[in-house]
Amino acid sequence: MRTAPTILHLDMDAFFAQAEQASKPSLRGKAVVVGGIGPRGVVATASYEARVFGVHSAMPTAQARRLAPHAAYLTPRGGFYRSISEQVMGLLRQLSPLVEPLSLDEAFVDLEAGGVAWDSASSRLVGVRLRAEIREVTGLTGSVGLAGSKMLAKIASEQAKPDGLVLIEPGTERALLGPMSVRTLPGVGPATGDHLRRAGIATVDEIVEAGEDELVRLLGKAHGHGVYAMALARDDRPVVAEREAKSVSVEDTYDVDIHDRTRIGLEVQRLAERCVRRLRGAHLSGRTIVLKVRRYDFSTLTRSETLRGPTDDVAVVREAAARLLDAVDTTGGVRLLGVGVSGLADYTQEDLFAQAAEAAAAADAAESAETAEVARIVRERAEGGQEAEADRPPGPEGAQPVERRWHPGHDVRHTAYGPGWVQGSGLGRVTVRFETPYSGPGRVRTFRVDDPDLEPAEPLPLVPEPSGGGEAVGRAHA
Ligand code: TTP
Ligand code: MG
Ligand code: MG
Repeated sequence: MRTAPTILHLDMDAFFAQAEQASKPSLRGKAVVVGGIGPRGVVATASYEARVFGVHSAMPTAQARRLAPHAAYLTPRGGFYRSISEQVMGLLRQLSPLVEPLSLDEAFVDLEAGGVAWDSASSRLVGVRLRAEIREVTGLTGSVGLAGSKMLAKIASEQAKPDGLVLIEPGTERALLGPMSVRTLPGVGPATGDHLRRAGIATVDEIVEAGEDELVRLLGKAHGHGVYAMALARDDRPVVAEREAKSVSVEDTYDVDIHDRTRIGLEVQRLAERCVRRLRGAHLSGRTIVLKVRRYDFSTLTRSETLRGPTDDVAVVREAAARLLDAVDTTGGVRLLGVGVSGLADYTQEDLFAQAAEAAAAADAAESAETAEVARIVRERAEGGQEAEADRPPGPEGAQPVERRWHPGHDVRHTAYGPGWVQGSGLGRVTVRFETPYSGPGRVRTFRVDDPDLEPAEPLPLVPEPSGGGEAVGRAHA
């Protein structure tokens, strides 16, 4: 915990949705939902106008449609968001060598290490300027939090939303944190949060009242001490340019090969428990459970399973590891066993994000894939083995297969009408709205899905390039 608020946390506002509104003038000020639009799709994010109806990230899109039937439903343009993210991260790197991205739209920056701020006044000035620069370069708004620690900088940016800046003066942290939910604290994931709630502890103040011994009794030594320290606003985690730990794992080598299947199972359970203790000690949670087995002949194999959400729950990790072991042939004996958790983040929200980013990346890959079959497989993987999504469920009278080329929200170009975006498709037709980031709201026209004059296109940059013309923003598609 520093005595000056020189740790900055930036998070873009309604990132995907805001980028869509900036691209599509007809959607500005309107309810926009970005996500999977098929029957099993999930909302990636919603514009603030759509949040009024209760729509939020990770909600099934079907439910969002009931809450906000008139919103625009768009599929993510992952490459486009990544290119904006690169611009934003570039601006942050001008402030300091210590920039720690947490997701596409979010990062910590150590302003002191960059020599650009040393007290409240200079920190605030950097934050104000940064927001203006982001606006200028990307055309979008982001919110800034400034505080003496990572935990509080992140809380501050949350309070600043949307389109604001909040600075937490050192010395005021405890009073601010007290009434907040325990889930605000890094290291308190869903499982730990439930556990504490069952013990009658819902707020940060209640953690402090319960005392350190009680926390250790409830959560174990490393985790209990850690969470208690955070509750007292004692957070000394440094901003690190690279995420240090990509995974947390433990392993044991055995003097004598183990043959007995029951014993192997017990060892794996024990390793899973140790691994989770480490994970919690480091205030982390993760989505991918990894099992490592080295056999009697030194052949080594790893098996992994990725959960739908992040976990720091020992039962979940134990079960996953056991499932993985079930699929491994241990005849002949094992010399080494290991259990690890990867896909780490110190805030559970980031992990939800990772899921969406992966899905978006896979969808991008799917777009450029050569055959529909490849696209289907990639997409199913991204969606955890669920059925591929269709733009719209095919009509009952078995019309033609749904045209997968025209995703709602994606960019197109018509030889006569120029650039536009797909508003919808189905029954052999595709509806396009012809407008650009720099035009007024545009008009809608309908074409046959196989119209030779209509082609998918690269996104246009939100801020026109000064040279006039030049390359499109969607480099990340390459
Ligand atoms: P967030 O920063 O969590 O959300 P946001 O930027 O949309 O809105 P806020 O103003 O509250 O910050 O996530 C950034 C982007 O990550 C978001 O625009 C879409 C994506 N995302 C998902 O795809 N799935 C998710 O569950 C979450 C939380 C985010
Ligand atoms: Mg955001
Ligand atoms: Mg974010």
